[in-house]
Amino acid sequence: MSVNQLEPGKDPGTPTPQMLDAIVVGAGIGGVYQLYRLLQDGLSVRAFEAADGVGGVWFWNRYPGARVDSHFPHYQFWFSRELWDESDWTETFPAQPEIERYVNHVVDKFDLRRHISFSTRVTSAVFDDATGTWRVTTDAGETLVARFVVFNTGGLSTPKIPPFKGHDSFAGVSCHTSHWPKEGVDLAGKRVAVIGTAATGIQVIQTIASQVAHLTVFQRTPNYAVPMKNPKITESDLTWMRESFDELSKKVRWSRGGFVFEDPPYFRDLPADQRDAHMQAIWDSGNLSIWGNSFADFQSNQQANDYVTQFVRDRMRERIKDPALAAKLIPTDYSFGTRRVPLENGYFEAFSRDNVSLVDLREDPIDSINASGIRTRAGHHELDVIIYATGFDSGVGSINRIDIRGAAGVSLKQLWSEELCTTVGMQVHGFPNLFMTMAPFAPAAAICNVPVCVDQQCDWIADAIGFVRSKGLRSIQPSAQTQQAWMDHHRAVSEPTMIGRNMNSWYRREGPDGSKRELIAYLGGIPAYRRACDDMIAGGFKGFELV
Ligand code: NA7
Repeated sequence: MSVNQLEPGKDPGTPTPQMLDAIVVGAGIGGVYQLYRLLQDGLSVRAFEAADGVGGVWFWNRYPGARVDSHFPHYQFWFSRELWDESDWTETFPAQPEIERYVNHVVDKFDLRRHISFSTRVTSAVFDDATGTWRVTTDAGETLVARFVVFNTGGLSTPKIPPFKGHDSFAGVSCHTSHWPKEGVDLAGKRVAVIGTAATGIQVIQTIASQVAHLTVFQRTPNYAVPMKNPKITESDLTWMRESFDELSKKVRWSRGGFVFEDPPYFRDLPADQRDAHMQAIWDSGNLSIWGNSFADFQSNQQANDYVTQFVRDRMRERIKDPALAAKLIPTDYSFGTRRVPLENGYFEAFSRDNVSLVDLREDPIDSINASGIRTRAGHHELDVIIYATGFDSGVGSINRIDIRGAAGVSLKQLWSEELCTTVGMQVHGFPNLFMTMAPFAPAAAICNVPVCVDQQCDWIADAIGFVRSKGLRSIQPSAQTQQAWMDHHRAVSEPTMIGRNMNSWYRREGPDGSKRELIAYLGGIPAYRRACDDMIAGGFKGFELV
């Protein structure tokens, strides 16, 4: 099918844009399911993907050691029993190639590939008030018209490289982790720098420390990293997974973070002499339960939070023998769980190697980058490779790269630069029939095991589109009041949490001046969020402008 189909009798030089029901932007975890669901609903749909393959972050993040932090069997699609039954996993925390293969399998199993235009970036989407349609253009020079547009562009897809003085002058190889070349980077025997010590940096550092001649780690903020236990998945694990689908899929939908865990006790209810054993059991599980499931009131009770923080600091100190190193690697100025908790596997041990050194940027900041390396205030580091594990323009970065103009030509980027706002993280007032997943002010923006939360968002979007179509309406968008009510609710439940109090994390959008602003993570929990979304559907989208 050609993109620009010609109307009979028209001048071939002026093609009529193809008219579709919906356009899906992105073919990662969200985009793949969104495409599947809309096709199932009988819509004509095209998906566009900037990469030459599917997977989204699992396509791009090929850096050494890249693996998911969500433990088996949670990080997979939940929409198809058949898919679940035939899925094979080899590790408790699958690595990037395994997840990329899985997404490819899903795309082929459901025959989605032919609906995706690869290596094509959507550059603009402009709403036509007169026809109630979106005119979408791509960097391949195509123009399409669709009634609905869904941006499944991911919340952590636009890399952030700090504007260090002299950045471009480096003569060696430099690379952001999220744009790691498919053919890899030869690190053997090289002098390598890693800037950034959060979830990504930790995975890179622990993986390459033994491969390089010298590794210099540039750390700005230390993180509370928790050991990952990553046993191989056995046949009996897979049998259990398949037999548990019905129960797990029910529970996970209403879980706190997209994981099925036992309900944790409230801190005050657990006798003091049982707390250490409780914590140790959670610690030993080797996954993120210590963050999401240590105590029910962990995010709201300072005492509970202090207790867990101390427990984690003590465990870290047991691992880091050198007190001077421990002082640099163990956070002291913020509480555990108030930023994304990375999992690690040999991270602290990497620093006891002779070929690894740590530069604490709080004491010795980067001054500039030059042809031969990185100059800090205290000296110069000669380098062959610089790896930027410096994170992403979180929440809005990938949507803001597209010139989106809603009703009356209003620019979404401009609107968001004045006030970041969404309704349940999926629509924005003034942008009829435009939807998004993993955008700010939903659990999927930050605090959720992605496939679980994104599945729910894709379903809500498909249901909203189905509602418009079944009622013979032209468009749907939240009213200004509905949006304000959601933003008020978000702030009321999210800001008072422990995470809300920490200003230093990607859960807060960074302004152009580097200052931290709106908290993009919705912290009211998945159940409250899901109920709010379900109520909108059940109530016939009361509070939405239905035209
Ligand atoms: P993150 O979590 O945003 O971490 C970025 C890291 O880069 C972090 O250590 C930052 O230090 C560091 N950074 C950022 N800018 C600078 C500058 N200018 N100088 C020095 N260091 C800097 O990104 P990740 O890729 O690790 O993880 C993102 C998510 O992907 C993760 O949470 C999972 O959900 C998957 P800082 O802490 O800002 O001081």
